[in-house]
Amino acid sequence: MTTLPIGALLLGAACLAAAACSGSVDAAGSTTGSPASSIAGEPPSTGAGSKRAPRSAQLNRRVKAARSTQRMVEIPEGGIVFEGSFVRVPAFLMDKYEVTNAEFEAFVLDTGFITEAERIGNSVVFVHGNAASGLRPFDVLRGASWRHPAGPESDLIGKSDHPAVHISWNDATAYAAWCGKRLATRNEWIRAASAGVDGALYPWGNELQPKRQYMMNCWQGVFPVEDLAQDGYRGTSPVGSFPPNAFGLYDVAGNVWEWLAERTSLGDGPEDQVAEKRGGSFLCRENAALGYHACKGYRVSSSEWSPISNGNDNIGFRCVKDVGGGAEPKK
Ligand SMILES: [Ca+2]
Repeated sequence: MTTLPIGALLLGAACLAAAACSGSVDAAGSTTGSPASSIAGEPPSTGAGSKRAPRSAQLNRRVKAARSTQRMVEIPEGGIVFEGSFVRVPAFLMDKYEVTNAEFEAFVLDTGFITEAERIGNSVVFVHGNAASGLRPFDVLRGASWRHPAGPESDLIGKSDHPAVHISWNDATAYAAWCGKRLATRNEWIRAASAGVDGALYPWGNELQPKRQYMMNCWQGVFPVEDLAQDGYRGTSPVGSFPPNAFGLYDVAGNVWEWLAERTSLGDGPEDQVAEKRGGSFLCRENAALGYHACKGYRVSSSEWSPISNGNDNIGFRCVKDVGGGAEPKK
């Protein structure tokens, strides 16, 4: 029986509180089909089902790169101890980095895929400074999506190598199928994030800041009042900005939560279909106030669950692939 930690559905609950979250296609204000500021100057997607421009040689290269294993590392076969039991984990390939905006854009340009946040017309954003002003730090912003991560006025300029966010579990699964990969299982994640060291608190060992070095992108200061950004970043950071673990994996702690394959049903409603995330995000912290808890999601042992249809501005993903093959990319 899977145990869901208290507060695990916090961000999903924020979306539940907004009437618009239950909606279908927002014909009036959705960002669907909006003139996307293509990161690499590609013609923007015109949406699923519509006629798309022929793929350029540049896009072909980007699609090929996203589907390749060139940015993956092999995690050797080994064992983990989970809830007191030894579990053998066969070798597998794992993305070194979280899937970036540039990679996700290649998927969208190739397929015309529209994310759930775009179809619904809004998503949850953490608004820095709101809590200090007495406002809700988490807000459901109309027009927020992977294209507009901080809300409708924001864009991806300068963020091509940041992790794609506002990605639901369903979106992540679709991307993985497109490139012949899949989401990691919980056991694979623990094996990979701990770099094979049983019981390691963090991907690099047991000390949060060895030699006072920041090892990940998380929150410094009292959450949610003020992020001091002493690690250099307020919000997401370019993937690979912090040291890798011993397996060569970057950002398996901090930056954005990452979806795993594990999912379960808590009831009959759409918001009752939930999936597991691990790794923590730029919002995870040691200290909190105003009724918020200390997140510590960057610990190898930490996990949270969210509705599979929800993205947020601190949720992304990476992919894994079986050694020697796995699924063929979806045409
Ligand atoms: Ca930070």
